[in-house]
Amino acid sequence: MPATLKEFESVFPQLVKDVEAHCEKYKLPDQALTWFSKSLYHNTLGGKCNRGLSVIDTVQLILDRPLNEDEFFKTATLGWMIELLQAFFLVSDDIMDSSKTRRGSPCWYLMPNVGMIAINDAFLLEAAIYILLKKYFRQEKYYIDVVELFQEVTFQTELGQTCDLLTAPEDHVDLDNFSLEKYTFIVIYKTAYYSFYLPVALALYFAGLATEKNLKQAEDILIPMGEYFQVQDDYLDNFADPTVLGKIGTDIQDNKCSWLVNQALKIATPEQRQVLEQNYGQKDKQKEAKIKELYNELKLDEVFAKYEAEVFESIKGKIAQVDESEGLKKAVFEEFLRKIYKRSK
Ligand code: DMA
Ligand code: MG
Ligand code: MG
Ligand code: MG
Repeated sequence: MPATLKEFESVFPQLVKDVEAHCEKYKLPDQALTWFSKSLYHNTLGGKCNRGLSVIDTVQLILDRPLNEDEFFKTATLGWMIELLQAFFLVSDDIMDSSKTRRGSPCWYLMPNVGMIAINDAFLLEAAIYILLKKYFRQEKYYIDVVELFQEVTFQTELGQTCDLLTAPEDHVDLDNFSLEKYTFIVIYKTAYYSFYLPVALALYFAGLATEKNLKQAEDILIPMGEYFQVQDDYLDNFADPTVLGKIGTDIQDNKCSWLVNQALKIATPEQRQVLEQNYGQKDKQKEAKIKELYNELKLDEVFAKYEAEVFESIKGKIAQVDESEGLKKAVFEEFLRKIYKRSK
């Protein structure tokens, strides 16, 4: 039985208490303590928690049995650490992308009295990961491996964000600067490692099955899956209903090297390319609307549907080849793919 969001969420208050207790050791003034707790709740809760839940589900699948209470708590704690990492990235990403809403609420930096304090709040969300890791996993033989894994995956994500931001300058639009090669690098690094590889790698360490072979097999499947997931994110940025998605798309106005603009550039006529040149990447609602019209004219929703069908088959093919001899299971990847295939949020 996969863990429910409710079961997963029931662990979170204890983790906030642990982080608070750590702050109390420094006699952190009450105002700051309350502020930090509020940020932990606001920024970490309210999402789908696919990343966090999948640590629990993956451990259950590879151990092939239900978890006892302690194992559930520990795997949920590992899951919450990914959710904290995600919170850290999202709080900063929303500032950098000038986004307005996240999970159906205003972005944290736009909440009353927050503003640029959000930058420091993002750092604190990241710091909470290592406080919890030390508290609950210091005695494990894989402790240092997991510390290094979090640090490396954080670094990879930041490299992805660097390229994402550098290919999207605010002041000048140069469509020649976009390419599918750059796109692939951006999405693998900014999304795939932390969203897909990290949960399974953590589960493998926890289950004592983090062999070189298993980690490599996981990476070979989960990185393409994460790439597909970010293509969906880019597609939904333009084509989804913001009330369902919980966020308002910003990629066109932000001049992003999105999957959609790369597809548009591949098939646009010279006239259509002119429309892109003149309207993409500007903080102007009317120009944004022109691009949205062009995306419809180019039937990018159909281009996406075709891509989605193909990538689904290709990933299924990779899963079929997984070697289970060292304890990894095909079902782990089937479950991931099932969760994201044709998602609408
Ligand atoms: C997401 O990129 C990557 C990270 C590391 C948050 P994005 O800006 O497309 O995400 P979103 O659409 O959620 O703002
Ligand atoms: Mg963003
Ligand atoms: Mg971004
Ligand atoms: Mg996006």
